This record gives sequence, structure tokens and C-alpha cells, in this order.
Amino acid sequence: MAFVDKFPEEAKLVRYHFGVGFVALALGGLFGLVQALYRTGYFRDALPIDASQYYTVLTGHGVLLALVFTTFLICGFFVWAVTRSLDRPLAHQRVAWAGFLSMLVGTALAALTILNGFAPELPFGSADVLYTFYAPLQAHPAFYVGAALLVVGSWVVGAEYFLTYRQWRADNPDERIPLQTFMVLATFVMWYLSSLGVAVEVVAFLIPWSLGWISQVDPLLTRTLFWYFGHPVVYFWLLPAYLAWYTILPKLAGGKLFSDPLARIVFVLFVLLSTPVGFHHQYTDPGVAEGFKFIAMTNTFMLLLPSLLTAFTVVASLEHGARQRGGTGYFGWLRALPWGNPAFSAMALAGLVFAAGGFSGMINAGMNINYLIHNTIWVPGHFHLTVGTAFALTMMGVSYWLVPQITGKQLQHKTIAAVQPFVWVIGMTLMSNAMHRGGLAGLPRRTAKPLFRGEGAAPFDPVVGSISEMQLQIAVGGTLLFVALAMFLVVMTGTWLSRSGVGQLSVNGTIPAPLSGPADSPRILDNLKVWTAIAVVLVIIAYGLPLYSMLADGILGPGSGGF
Ligand code: HAS
Ligand code: HEM
Ligand code: CU
Repeated sequence: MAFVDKFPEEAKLVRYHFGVGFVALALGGLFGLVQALYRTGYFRDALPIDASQYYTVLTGHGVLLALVFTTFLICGFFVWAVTRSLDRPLAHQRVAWAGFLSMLVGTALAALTILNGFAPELPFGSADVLYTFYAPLQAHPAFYVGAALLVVGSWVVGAEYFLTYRQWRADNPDERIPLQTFMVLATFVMWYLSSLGVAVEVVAFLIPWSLGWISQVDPLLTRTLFWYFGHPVVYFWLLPAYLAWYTILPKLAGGKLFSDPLARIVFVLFVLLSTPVGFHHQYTDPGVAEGFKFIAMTNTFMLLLPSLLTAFTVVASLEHGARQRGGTGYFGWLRALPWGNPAFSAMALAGLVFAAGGFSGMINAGMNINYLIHNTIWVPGHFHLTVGTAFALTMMGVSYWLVPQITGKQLQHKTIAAVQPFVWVIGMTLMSNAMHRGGLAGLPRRTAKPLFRGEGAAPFDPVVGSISEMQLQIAVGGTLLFVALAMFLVVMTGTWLSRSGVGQLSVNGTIPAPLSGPADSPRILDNLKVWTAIAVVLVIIAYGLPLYSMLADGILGPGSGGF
């Protein structure tokens, strides 16, 4: 039975979340194209923005894609995962709708203040503060209230996962938590622990400051609170992709998950290690002692472990699937994978791209090498491989598979869908590779009109190896990405609006049991209370002293205290 027939209200919730996410994706993607062309100089004069509005576009792009698109897709996807794996409706659908509504109102508020940058004569204030929004940049209070409502809304939807799980537990006291629900709960434990930082930043400091109630804030403190949240938020984006790679991808490959216990260990490691690492975004900040940065670096390198375990488990599961389908040889089995199925190819390609993004992350994390790439376009190169592809392309793959199940309609425009992931990956390879190279050559990020050596007639003089050539690749890659994004949205809109609902849905929504099941692992793995307690201790160790030193000279006073 299709998901929509069995759980109609939950399917509707997922549809609404995905719908809002797709609108954010469309607008954010358009901004991406505009800024890629503007900053590389291609058609700059034909674009309807000037250099100061570049920051309106950049803020819109970052907020709509990294904060809005992600949060809506994740919350919706998790409603599906919890309902499906517990095989029961949500405990209180109203709570989930309330969370959705809070997220929607928050998004509208934040988007309005950002978009007002295009028409400053209107009374909505402005918010050219970028998606990282820490002081000293200041936005209209409505922007911060919007951001807070978005986060709080996600907390409320998240609470519903826990309440539903509790209900299930009362009926099934001795069973192991089904894998997908375990992954959802672990992700949200991490999310609650880490988003507390941004909540304190926004509610205690930025809102009162933007309203004029307090005259100054400590920029180092707000940055620290932001990055306390700003690293784990990247795993809030990554773990839903992992949920899809562990539980859906092996099935699409024709096989089974290799090991359920390993998957649980990976998520536990993320609960423990995601948060005490935020200082790796602040290696260049004065006022934070080197020792604390060093601790963050060590933790960051330990945090590679769960991703390397994932690479092993997921690839092993795919190989198993490929061999079931008749694949042979050391690498020949790769050919036996269903590359023509867009749900599969999008997720598998996202995984391959993430392997490259993970390596550039390792380089970012080294305290000394970081000085070379920090604040250069290398960093956007890194995160378009991670959140921009590992997350975004995986969610496109998930949508190809799930949207038919939550709408009861067959996937439309199958040829466009089959080609789309490949167009995305070609575009991303061009754009991201050139960004990494440009960063090494000193090309800055967040710059409307970067100046660089030998500018001359550039960007229209792309000698191979020159920055002009990299700029050209960024522009071409960005354009291809936008084309791929439009293709995805055509398929989604076509499917959603089609009248193909009658008849048997060709998607099979069941998920086979893993080769090694939960019974092969100790029950302690499921004890999220223990892991949460240890995670809190690690956070206190990593953040206690540095935060104390920032607060010791007064909560609103800039500068650092005794350390
Ligand atoms: Fe990062 C900056 C370090 C992962 C996102 N990162 C950013 C920013 C963003 C971001 C948005 O240490 C910029 C923020 C800003 O605006 O300033 N990052 C890391 C490290 C990792 C990492 C060590 N980042 C992510 C993920 C993100 C993300 C995930 C989003 C989703 N990052 C940094 C650092 C900075 C940074 C510094 C600050 C830079 C600066 O100076 O500003 C690690 O978690 C990466 C581990 C990953 C791996 C790869 C494992 C491979 C796998 C693939 C399996 C293959 C499959 C396919 C499934 C070790 C799992 C198989 C298919 C077949 C066909 C076989
Ligand atoms: C920044 C292009 C898709 C997240 C940028 C920048 C470019 C760009 C050129 C760098 C601007 C600068 O530093 O001056 C594009 C294009 C896309 C695309 C052409 C596809 C049509 C995405 C997706 C995501 C994303 C899917 C996330 C889900 C971000 C973020 C920033 C960024 C968070 C940083 C904003 C900031 O520095 O404040 N993008 N991007 N982008 N992009 Fe994208
Ligand atoms: Cu980080």
C-alpha cells in the first residue's frame, strides 16, 4: 500500500514541508546563478543588481538554501522516516502542524526583510547580514525573530518524533528502536544540544541589540555562540543524507544494508562529537587561546571516523547489491548498479561527491593550513560539495523516490529526471574545483567584484591556469547547476500536478532487513540518555573555559578575559 493511502495525514505533512522547501530551492538557486555570474564578471552589466545588492542576493542564497530548504526537507523527510519505521501515525499530528506553521511564519519574516534589500524604500527593514548573521553586522529585528521561529518550529516538529517514539515504546517495551527512528532521534538530540547556542545568541543578544534595548554586544561572544551551533548544523544537514544512504540506497541498488550495528555506532559518534569542535571556524579569531583551538582541531579529526565508517558500510552495501544483480570483478560491479534510476544515481553521485568534500574538509580542519584557505573561495568550494551536493542532491534523489509515495502519482518526465543528477555533478565539478583552485590563489569569498593579479581584460581572457580561467569555470559550472535545478523542479511540479494517480504505483516503498541486524549489537547503543549525558560533558570541557573567559570581562564587553 502506498504511504499516502496508509498514512494520509502524515503524507500531507511531508508534502507541505517539501513544497515550501522546493520554493526556497527555486528562489535560492536563482540567486546562486545571479551571484556566480556577477562575481565572475559574466553579464555583470546585464544583471539587475549593483555591488551592494550583491549582499542581499548572497544573504538570500545562503538563508534560503542552507537554512530554509534544508530545515523543511529534513523535518518532512523525518516525519516519513518515523511514521514508516514505527509503522504508526504520529502521536499528535497537531503538534507537528504547529511546528510547521512556526517555521513557515519565521521563513516569511526572514525572507521579507532580506528581499527588502531590493527595495529599501519599503518599511520592512533590511537584513544583508549573510546566513551566518553574527555581530557586528546588524539586521532588522524581524529577521532575527524569523530565524528564531524557524529554529523553534523545528524543535516542535522534533518533539513530535520523540512523543511518537514514546508511544511506540509503551506498546513495544522490549524491541530495539527501528533503525530509521533511531537515526532521527539521534540527529535531533544533537540538534537540540547545538541549536541552543544560536537560540541564546539570537534571543539574549541580537534581538535586544537590534531593538536598541542594549547598546552593544560582544562580537567574539556572538561569533562563538554562532559557531557552537554552526558546525553541528552541518551534521543536521548531513545525517538525513546518511539516513537515506544507509536505509534507501542499498535497496535501490538491489541489495541490503551491510550492518545495522555499524550504522548505530556512527550516529552515536555524531551525537558525541559534533558539538565540541566549533572553534575550527574561528582559528583566525583573536581572543580565543590557541589551546582551545587545538582541542577543537583534535576533536574534528576524531569526527572523521563516523564518516569514514559510513563510506565503508555504504559502499559495501552497494557492492553487495551490485553482485546480487550479477555484477563481477574488482570494479566491474559498479556497472551493474542502476545508474538510469534517478533516485539511485542522485544519491550515489552525491556520495561520491561527498568523498571529495570530506577531503577538502580535512584540509580546512588543519589549524595551520586553514590560514591559507580561510575566507577564500576555497570554502564555498568545500561546502557546495557537502551541503550543496551531499545534502541537496541526496534530497533530490529522495524526492524522486518519495514524492510519488506521498502524492500517489507516478514520477513524470522520466528522461529529464534520469539525466538531471549527471548535469548537477558536471556543473558542480566545474564550479567547485575552480573554487578550490581559486581559493589557493587567494581569490576571496563573499566579494562582489574580486580583484586579482593580472586582471587585465579578464574575465574574458581565460588563459589556462589563470584566475580568469577559474572564473570562467565557476560561471559555466554555476549555470549548469541552475539548469539541473530547473530540471529537478520541472519533474517535481509535473509529478505533483499530474493526473496519473489512478492505477498501481510502480514504486515499492518497503525496505529489506539488513545483513547484520540490530540483535548483533549491545542494547546500550540505543540508550540515547547515556550518549546525551556524555555529549554534554564533552561540550562543557570544550566550551566551559573559553566562554568563561569571554564573559569574565562583562557580558556585553568586547574582548577576552584572562586566558
Ligand atoms: Fe565543513 C566550513 C571542516 C563536513 C559544510 N563546512 C564549512 C562551511 C560549511 C560546511 C557550510 O575545519 C562554511 C561555513 C561558513 O560559511 O563559513 N567540514 C569539515 C570537516 C568535515 C566537514 C572536517 N562541512 C561538512 C559537511 C557539511 C559542511 C558534512 C555540510 C553538509 N568545514 C570544515 C572547516 C571549516 C568548514 C574546518 C571552516 C573553514 C574556514 O576556514 O572557514 C568532515 O565531517 C568531513 C568528513 C567526510 C569524509 C568523507 C567520507 C566519504 C563518504 C562517501 C561515501 C560514498 C558513497 C558513494 C556513499 C571523511 C561518506 C558510493 C557510491 C558508489 C557508486 C560506490
Ligand atoms: C555561496 C553559487 C547552490 C549554499 C555561493 C557562492 C556562489 C554560489 C558563486 C559564493 C559567493 C561568494 O562567496 O561571493 C551557487 C549556484 C548554485 C548553488 C550557482 C546552484 C544553482 C547552492 C546550494 C546550497 C548552497 C544547493 C545549499 C543547499 C550556499 C551557501 C553559500 C553559498 C551557504 C555561502 C553564502 C555566504 O557566504 O554567506 N553559492 N550555489 N548553494 N552557497 Fe551556493
Ligand atoms: Cu565546521
